[in-house]
This record gives sequence, C-alpha cells and structure tokens, in this order.
Amino acid sequence: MKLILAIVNDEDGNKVINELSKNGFSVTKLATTGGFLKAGNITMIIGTDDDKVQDVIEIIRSKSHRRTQITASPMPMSASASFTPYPIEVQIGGATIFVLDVDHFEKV
Ligand code: 2BA
Repeated sequence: MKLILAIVNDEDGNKVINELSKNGFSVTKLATTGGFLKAGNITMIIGTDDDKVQDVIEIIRSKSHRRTQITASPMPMSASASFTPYPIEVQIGGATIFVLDVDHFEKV
C-alpha cells in the first residue's frame, strides 16, 4: 500500500477531490499554506494500493493546472536595511506529489 501526499492549488482542490471520489478513492483534505508565497493550498492524503498510484496521479494531473503568479522577491540573508523587494514571476503547480510506502494499515 502507498500513501500519496498531493499539494494542489486552492482553485483546483475541489475538482481533484470530486474526481478522485467519483473513481472510488478515499481522500482526506487538509487546508495548508505554501511556505514561499504564504498562500493557501490544499494537501490531500490518499491511501491506495500500489497498482492504483498511477491512476491517482493521472486524475490529479488532469484536474490541476499550472499557473504563473507574480510575487515580491524574498529578502536575501545578506540584505541591508535599504533592500527593496522587486516583483518576480513564479510558476505554480499543477501539483506536487509525494508517494510513500505504508508499513501497516488497518481500520479499527
Ligand atoms: P509555495 O511554497 O508557496 O511555493 C509556490 C511556488 O513558488 C512554487 O510552486 C515554486 O514555483 C515557487 N517557489 C517555492 N519556493 C521557492 C524559492 N525558494 N525560490 C523561488 N521560487 C520558489 P510549486 O513548486 O508548484 O509548489 C507549490 C506548493 O507546493 C508550494 O507552495 C508548497 O506548499 C508545496 N511544495 C512544493 N515543493 C515542496 C517540497 N519539496 N516540500 C514540501 N512542500 C512543497
């Protein structure tokens, strides 16, 4: 069994969850915040059989879109007090996906 952690944009979250549920996957949704943009995103926890992992990834891929966002540049560690942030463009998503081995799974 595998545990999939998938981080998707807020705007895509419900579409991804609906499609996973429609296809019989159990999903837990966590409201999370990206460390870089400090913007809301959604982290999904999906436990599934090894042979279903690619199906899950395909569903997430089909429902989450890549976006460009403008944000303020982070302040470098060595910046002086006069440092002025400037706009930078970042590419976000579709989705960031981690697949972990599960040692043991049971429902009691
Ligand atoms: P954030 O940390 O808010 O990052 C949003 C986007 O900003 C990232 O998109 C990436 O394009 C850019 N970015 C992040 N850190 C950066 C940095 N130090 N310098 C320049 N640009 C940076 P994604 O890579 O698609 O990530 C979307 C969200 O997925 C992230 O939101 C974070 O919540 C999560 N994430 C991505 N990679 C992760 C990882 N290795 N571990 C844990 N969470 C991750």
